[in-house]
Amino acid sequence: MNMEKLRIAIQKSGRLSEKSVSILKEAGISVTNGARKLLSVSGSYPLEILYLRDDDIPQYVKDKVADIGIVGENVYSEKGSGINIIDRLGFSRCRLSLAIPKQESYSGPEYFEGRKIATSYPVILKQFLDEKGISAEIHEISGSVEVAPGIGLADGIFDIVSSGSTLISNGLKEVEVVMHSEAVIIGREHLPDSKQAILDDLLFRIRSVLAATNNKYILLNAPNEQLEKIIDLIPGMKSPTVMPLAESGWSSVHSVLSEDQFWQIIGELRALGAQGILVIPIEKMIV
Ligand code: PRT
Ligand code: ZN
Repeated sequence: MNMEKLRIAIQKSGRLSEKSVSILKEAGISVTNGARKLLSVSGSYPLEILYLRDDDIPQYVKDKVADIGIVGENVYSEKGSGINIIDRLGFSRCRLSLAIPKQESYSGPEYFEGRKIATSYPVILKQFLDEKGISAEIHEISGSVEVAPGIGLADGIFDIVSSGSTLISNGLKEVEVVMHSEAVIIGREHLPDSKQAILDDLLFRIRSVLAATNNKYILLNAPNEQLEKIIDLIPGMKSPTVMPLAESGWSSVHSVLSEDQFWQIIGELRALGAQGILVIPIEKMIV
């Protein structure tokens, strides 16, 4: 029997930890919570889970201590040279932006020429400045970047923004969005065949979990004369199931609808005379 295991590194505690653990659990892989451990072994799947600070994960993957990892794309872009994004996970979305004191007037990236910018992401920032032909002083700090202008440490900052409220409460305004980020699975090329097979199966499971979260099962009653238009709106995975209702002139339509289009399509369905619309969460969706 092949006892080879795949090793995944996930964040020990922070914004990515809970979702990383829950995506594995939903993929049918039992995982203990990383609070007190460095390494745990799944009882139900050939997977070892290494719990680390997110910033350390790319290096562990490069050093082959972990085969794959889950990090924010921002951390991958900063520290992941030589390794790849294997898949995007769609959670922990944020952006990396430049911000300056709100009273300053901003004309464009040339604002930063000769100025000092505080950041925890010097690699990504330098690449942006080089592309724009701007030379600025990059001051690397590891936390509380947003206070730097207020204490005279820098003229502007380059940091993660989500709602923007941290910037506002520090008297700053966002002036350039340099990159968008979401959680990603990272890994090396060329895993041994036995590990690659586990990874392929793991990715298949994770994609099924993500597809299920992003889609809803929908059932509705449609007047037959509008059936064609209604079917066009909800094409489903292959095509919708249509069954006659006991009452003549009406059909029951079952299909799958993606979360992003959901409210708009529901409105259009109602306008076409659809009734008794039921929307049901999908547990897994095999894509
Ligand atoms: O301890 P460890 O090093 O593992 O964790 P960490 O403190 O470095 O990272 P953590 O847990 O804060 O974030 C992990 C990842 O979550 C980041 O690398 C991003 O990919 C992602 N993410 C998503 C965020 C945010 N949203 C976010 N809002 N990371 C940080 N923030 C910070 C942001 O810097 C700001 O200071 O949250 C603050 C609030 O943001 P606003 O704009 O909503 O006010
Ligand atoms: Zn970190």
